[in-house]
Amino acid sequence: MRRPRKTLLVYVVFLVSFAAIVSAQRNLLANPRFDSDLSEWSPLAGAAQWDPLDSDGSQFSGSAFIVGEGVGTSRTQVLVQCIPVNEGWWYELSSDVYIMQGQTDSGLGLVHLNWYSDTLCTDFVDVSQTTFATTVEEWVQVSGSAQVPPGAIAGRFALAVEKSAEADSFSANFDDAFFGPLTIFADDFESGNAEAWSATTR
Ligand SMILES: [Ca+2]
Ligand SMILES: [Ca+2]
Repeated sequence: MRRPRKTLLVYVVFLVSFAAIVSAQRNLLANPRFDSDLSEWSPLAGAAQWDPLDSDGSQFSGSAFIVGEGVGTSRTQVLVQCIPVNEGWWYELSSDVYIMQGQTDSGLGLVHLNWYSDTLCTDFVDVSQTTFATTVEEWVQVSGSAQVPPGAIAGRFALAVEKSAEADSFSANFDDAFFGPLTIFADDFESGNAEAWSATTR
């Protein structure tokens, strides 16, 4: 039996629309593209300011310029958002990172994730590994995934920098941040991905 062509067409259009809606809603972060300011992001440490440099070269958007300071080798989580999560689920996270050349010493730009047992992200449960970028003078995307550990109901997504012991400070720009649940269509969801949080650059 053949379906009438018109019915099939309507069905396909519905599927495409649904997929578009799902992908548009997957990012749980507010103001992830830093179009005009750093609103919705809480400063935790270090210093941050809005910067007109955009990862896609848009004149209508910018990025977050963050600076980490400290003694010795130290990681500073500068801008954070606390996001409710579901225990046991896998989440995906990423950000574009740009490291300006000419800094006195080396460092890393990172996405850092802590898990908490309360919705305000105060009762620490665990930390996930981080992804990093060291390439300078070009935008690179760092990305990874992690499973919510037992007892955690919120994740604190942080844009962070790590400076070397020799440096007084280290800075990096961040843009197009992403944090959202992996869908059942993602690779390795069912089996769990032991390679989670490997660093990627492109
Ligand atoms: Ca932007
Ligand atoms: Ca981008």
